[in-house]
Amino acid sequence: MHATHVILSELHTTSHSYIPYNPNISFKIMSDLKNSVIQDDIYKNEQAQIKDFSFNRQVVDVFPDMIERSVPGYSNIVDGIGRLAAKFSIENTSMYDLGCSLGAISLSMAKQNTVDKVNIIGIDNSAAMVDRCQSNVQSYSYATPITIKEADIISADISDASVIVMNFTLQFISPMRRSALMKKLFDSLVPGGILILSEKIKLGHQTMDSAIIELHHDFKRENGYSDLEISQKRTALESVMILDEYNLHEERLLNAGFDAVSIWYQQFNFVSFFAIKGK
Ligand code: GEK
Repeated sequence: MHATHVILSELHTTSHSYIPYNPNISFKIMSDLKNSVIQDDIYKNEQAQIKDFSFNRQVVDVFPDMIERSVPGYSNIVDGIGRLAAKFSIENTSMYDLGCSLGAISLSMAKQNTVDKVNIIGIDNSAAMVDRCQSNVQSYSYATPITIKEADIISADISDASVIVMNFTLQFISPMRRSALMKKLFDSLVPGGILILSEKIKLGHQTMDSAIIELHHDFKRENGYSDLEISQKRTALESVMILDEYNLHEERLLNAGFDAVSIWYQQFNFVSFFAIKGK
């Protein structure tokens, strides 16, 4: 699958100098625009003490560059989720983007949706993300309305959903809360609805896991990150991003009540899968 190539004229410029982030811009166009996308150099210099990673203003500023250079296939995943979501969108329901960051998934779903009377709700608990996301989303004018809210997914009101997406967000939720959250999301879906999850996973076999981690690090090196940047970021994420094996994700979803679970995308240890609620 190829990323959707969006022509430069599709970019809406705003009164401020920040150019809205469009997840469907291909790498080629991304690199044409590299002067307007701030480069992630957060871990470039050696830090005496590495703080736990958090989605603060500094991260928000570099987020489009950070996620493109860190997540293999990110643009394809965002584009694919919009297309997959469109197959399950139902009139008079909501589509949720949980852990929406700058609204990549919300925008992709709005772009692809063809069903009337559907609204998209993006939720994130980082005030800095929500602030930037709101102005980002307002720069586009898709027919399907998007609302961005600051809230914790754990306590947020989620209901009448035909599609719920957590694109690389569950890995930041405490492992102890993951089963209850999957049950809550299952209960929030209408019959026939889907939950789409993308996660960085760990592999059960040590040698295989090390090999796949190396491939991911090669990907980051090829995208310009140094060994120091890779290792400092890894340390910062150690206690905030907890990975599960794919089998555990599947088991948790089936236990929550979903009928079936299937992977639709994988590159290295980055997997996107979806689960369906029976009719
Ligand atoms: C994308 N989906 O571009 N409640 C709400 N938001 C949360 C919570 C929580 N409990 N925990 C973390 N977040 C996006 C990328 S990033 C993944 C998602 C990454 C939010 C957090 O603030 C951040 O914006 C997002 O989840 C995870 O497709 O950066 O690797």
